[in-house]
Amino acid sequence: MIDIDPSGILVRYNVKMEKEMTPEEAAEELYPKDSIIYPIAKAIFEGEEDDVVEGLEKAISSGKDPISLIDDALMVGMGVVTKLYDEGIIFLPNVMMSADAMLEGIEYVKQKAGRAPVVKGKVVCHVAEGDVHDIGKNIVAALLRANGYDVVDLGRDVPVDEVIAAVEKENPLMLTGTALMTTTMYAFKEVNDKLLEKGYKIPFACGGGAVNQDFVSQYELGVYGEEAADAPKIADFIREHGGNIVKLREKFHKH
Ligand code: B12
Repeated sequence: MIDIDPSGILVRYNVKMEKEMTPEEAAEELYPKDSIIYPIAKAIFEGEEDDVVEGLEKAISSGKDPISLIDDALMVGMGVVTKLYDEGIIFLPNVMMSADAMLEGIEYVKQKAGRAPVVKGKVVCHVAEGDVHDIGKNIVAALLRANGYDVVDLGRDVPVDEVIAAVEKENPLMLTGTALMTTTMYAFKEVNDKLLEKGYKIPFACGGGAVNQDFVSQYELGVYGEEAADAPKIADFIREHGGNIVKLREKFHKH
């Protein structure tokens, strides 16, 4: 008989590490080291709305552009949350608190940035029917507003017919859609078909974790955007070159 002590071999080193690390310690390893960004990212992870706002306030008074803090600080914090959620280290209630803190942060920087003086055109934004994930859409709307667009924000879980009615009423230069669930993204195709039925050939910019370029290319009006920052770029292109979908896809899709 060989004398082996199983307790020494049955534990994989990294599994042991993960088990021993608290969520806070795991998050600590992922935060950026920058002394201005760090407290904001940490406050997002902890879901501490007041600390998020305090961190943003300091960053802005140190000269940071309010809107750039969405990508450079708030999104970084949400990235930590998403990673640890995906790894099973934190759970939905934590994510929910962080999401609320993130939205509070977005509201604050939007307020600080103020409204751009010249309105370039109208854009209708929505989250697909059945889908409550609105963080990405809120960033899209904030960036469009920051870039001078008048945004009609229909919110989340918006019924297809409500989207169509808003397009009829507002006559926007573009419609945006966000979907984070594979069960909700098909609403985009319905929106597309109903718009075409009624003769509206406006660009329908779509994004969100569930969709990709191949999916969005399957319906006639779809233009895919990977990053929220693509939304104002697409709108600017429409203003300059018109809303031809083929041209928009040439410009914004990866080939
Ligand atoms: C936060 C979160 C929540 C929060 C949402 C809070 C809120 N107000 O949004 C809460 C806790 C409420 C939640 C609930 C649920 N969630 Co959830 N959630 C997430 C999580 C962790 C992060 C999503 C997020 O906010 N990402 C950050 C934002 C910024 O990303 P984004 O929206 O994609 O936007 C970026 C780009 O896509 C782009 N973009 C977005 N839109 C557009 C539009 C245009 C035009 C352009 C150009 C760009 C663009 O811009 C942004 C960045 O630049 C994801 C996990 C993950 N890995 O994604 C799961 C996830 C999306 N959730 C999931 C699920 C299943 C649920 C629940 C059903 C859970 C449950 N059992 O109850 C419910 C949903 C109920 C419903 N009917 O919708 C699944 C979806 C699975 C699937 N494939 O369908 C995911 C993927 C988790 C998983 N791995 O299982 N969730």
